[in-house]
Amino acid sequence: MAKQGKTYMGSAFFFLAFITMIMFSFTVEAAVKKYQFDVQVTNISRLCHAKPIVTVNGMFPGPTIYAREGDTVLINVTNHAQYNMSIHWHGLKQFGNGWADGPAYITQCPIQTGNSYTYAFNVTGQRGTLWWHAHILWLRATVYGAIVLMPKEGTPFPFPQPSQEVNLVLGEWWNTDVEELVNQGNKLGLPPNMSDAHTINGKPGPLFPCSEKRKNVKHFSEYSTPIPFSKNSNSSRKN
Ligand SMILES: *[C@@H]1O[C@H](CO)[C@@H](O)[C@H](O)[C@H]1NC(C)=O
Ligand SMILES: *[C@@H]1O[C@H](CO)[C@@H](O)[C@H](O)[C@H]1NC(C)=O
Ligand SMILES: *[C@@H]1O[C@H](CO)[C@@H](O)[C@H](O)[C@H]1NC(C)=O
Ligand SMILES: *[C@@H]1O[C@H](CO)[C@@H](O)[C@H](O)[C@H]1NC(C)=O
Ligand SMILES: *[C@@H]1O[C@H](CO)[C@@H](O)[C@H](O)[C@H]1NC(C)=O
Ligand SMILES: *[C@@H]1O[C@H](CO)[C@@H](O)[C@H](O)[C@H]1NC(C)=O
Ligand SMILES: [Cu+2]
Repeated sequence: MAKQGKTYMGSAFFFLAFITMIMFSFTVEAAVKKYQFDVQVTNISRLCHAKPIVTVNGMFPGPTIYAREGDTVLINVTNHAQYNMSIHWHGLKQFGNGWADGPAYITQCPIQTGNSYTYAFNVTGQRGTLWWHAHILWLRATVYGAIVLMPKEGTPFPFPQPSQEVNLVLGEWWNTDVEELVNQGNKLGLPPNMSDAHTINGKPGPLFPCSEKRKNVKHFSEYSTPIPFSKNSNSSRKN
């Protein structure tokens, strides 16, 4: 009986250790984060002007990429739009991995209409919030989004933990087609027309016509937290 009990205990311990090892490997080992980016034309309306724009997955701004240090990120970009295009992961360090950097005609040929290209990179030695954007023509006016690089799991904030984190992606909106604008500017030898509004997360704000009505607006100071932006700070974020 006693012997049996011991054996039972022993195997239970072994089993627990095994489970712990599995969990440990899940939390500590690098993950592979996969994203599908369908570059497609979508009708979007701002300032009472609807127009077809190039988006990723029909979103404006596009989807946010989340990864932790040590993770491998695979982003399969499928181009359904009429433009040949590429996407650049702005500020991301591509150690010995230039072909995943994205500038068209510099590190790669553009992804042709109807084709796919998988960007593969490891997140190494950096953390913070960056952004990605189309890197050809003026497509970056609408093809962009955030990249959030977090430290390995269990790493505390180097400042008091904020109650909430919100991505703020700044951009501009033109009522007319951005490629037409830049072509017209180039023909005339003039800078392209100024944008019709600045945007935060793709929205011009309640003071512009046809904007969403304000709802549940919380006072900003509730969320603001002193973020050390000094160069040497390991928490510094750049865009
Ligand atoms: C966008 O809207 C225009 C005009 O209403 C329409 O002709 C076109 O099919 C729409 N395109 C998409 C992708 O929904
Ligand atoms: C990328 O997406 C395209 C279109 O969905 C698919 O055909 C292709 O197999 C995908 N490539 C990879 C490497 O997942
Ligand atoms: C896309 O690239 C192909 C191959 O170089 C070219 O034939 C085509 O004209 C390009 N499309 C556009 C819209 O520039
Ligand atoms: C990412 O890191 C892994 C493990 O070190 C390596 O096998 C892989 O080739 C790296 N991938 C890229 C795209 O650098
Ligand atoms: C940031 O750096 C400080 C001083 O070097 C260190 O004590 C702290 O643990 C670091 N925090 C993180 C999150 O790496
Ligand atoms: C740029 O602005 C000028 C002056 O307002 C206007 O005539 C022109 O149509 C605009 N260009 C485009 C492409 O909207
Ligand atoms: Cu950039």
